[in-house]
Amino acid sequence: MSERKRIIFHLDMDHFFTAVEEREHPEFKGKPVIVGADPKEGKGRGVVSTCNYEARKFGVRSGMPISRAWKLCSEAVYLPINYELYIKVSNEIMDILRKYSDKFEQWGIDEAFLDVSSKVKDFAEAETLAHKIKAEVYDKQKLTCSIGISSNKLVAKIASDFQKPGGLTVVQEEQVEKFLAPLPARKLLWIGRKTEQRLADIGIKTIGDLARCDRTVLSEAFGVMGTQMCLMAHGIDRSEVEERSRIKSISRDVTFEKDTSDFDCVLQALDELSEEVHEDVARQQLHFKTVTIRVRYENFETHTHGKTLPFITNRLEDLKKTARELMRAYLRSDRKIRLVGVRVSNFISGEKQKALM
Ligand code: TTP
Ligand code: MG
Repeated sequence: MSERKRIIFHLDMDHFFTAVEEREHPEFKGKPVIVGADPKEGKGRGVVSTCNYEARKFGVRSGMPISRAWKLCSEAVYLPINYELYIKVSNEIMDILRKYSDKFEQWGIDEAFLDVSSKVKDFAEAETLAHKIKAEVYDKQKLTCSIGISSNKLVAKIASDFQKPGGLTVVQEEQVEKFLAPLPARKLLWIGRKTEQRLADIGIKTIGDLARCDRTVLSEAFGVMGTQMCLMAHGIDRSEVEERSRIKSISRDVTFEKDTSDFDCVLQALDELSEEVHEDVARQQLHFKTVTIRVRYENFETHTHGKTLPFITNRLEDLKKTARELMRAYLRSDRKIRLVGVRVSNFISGEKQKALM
């Protein structure tokens, strides 16, 4: 049986948080705008959540320490994060998009996949539909977005990022490999910084390099993920667009090779777990409020201890700091620790429930 042809959109709002702020404050028009921590004359802690394209011209980027952003562009308008407002706008946008698709999947706060296979008969009609969606989002919200169109989610997502802001990129099936080949390997979903480095170590920089690589070499080096990467490099992705179940928590734990009462070693392990949890949080574009740690002593006595922050965050430093604070009470020189774990929960987006380990 021949495979059903699909037409998938991925839509990503342009510089979302700052775009909403600019809409609310027309006086910011044309100025560099940065949403994130208070720079405190260049001495503030924390990072840039996002910035508009004027600020990007100065080299400012999401995730950059706010002190560095200040060095690059002290004249920018710096704003605190107003999650409540962005979530409200996000929900309104998702309601507009949902009605255009057979199947709909929100992804993070400002992105969505739409399966429009039965709404349009070919890519030309799909392009017309994409223009219509962009126009409606702009009319109703005064915000712009970029759309990628292809026959699967993977390529549609990469395509939406291709001509930002305000882009519309169509990649038909026969153009997929040519489109992907020159792009850096990290553009493939799930390829994080660590994997990117490991790939670079064996001479793989672009998606094209990855596609040319022998599948057995990749599966030997990366296991199941290697096979998956090989498929992705050829632009193959059969995953369906589906309303995502809500991730309830993300956690990691580690059992020490030998029970330990070495505080440095425990805290180091805790930091590494926080980093792993955070990679998942970032990949899923989630924001959390609650951090919980788990400690198991050598006699298997187990404690969990959590803290709900007074603010929503997606920052690694908040996670690390809170986990370390919670751990303090359990570090005792007379008790050896067998296992530690870190969990984040209380996320802001999604509907149903699921735990992601
Ligand atoms: P993105 O869609 O990655 O970024 P963006 O919409 O700001 O810019 P672009 O035009 O390139 O799409 O993320 C959506 C929102 O999520 C963003 O406006 C702010 C927030 N965010 C963070 O808080 N921290 C981050 O590190 C990133 C990447 C995004
Ligand atoms: Mg965006």
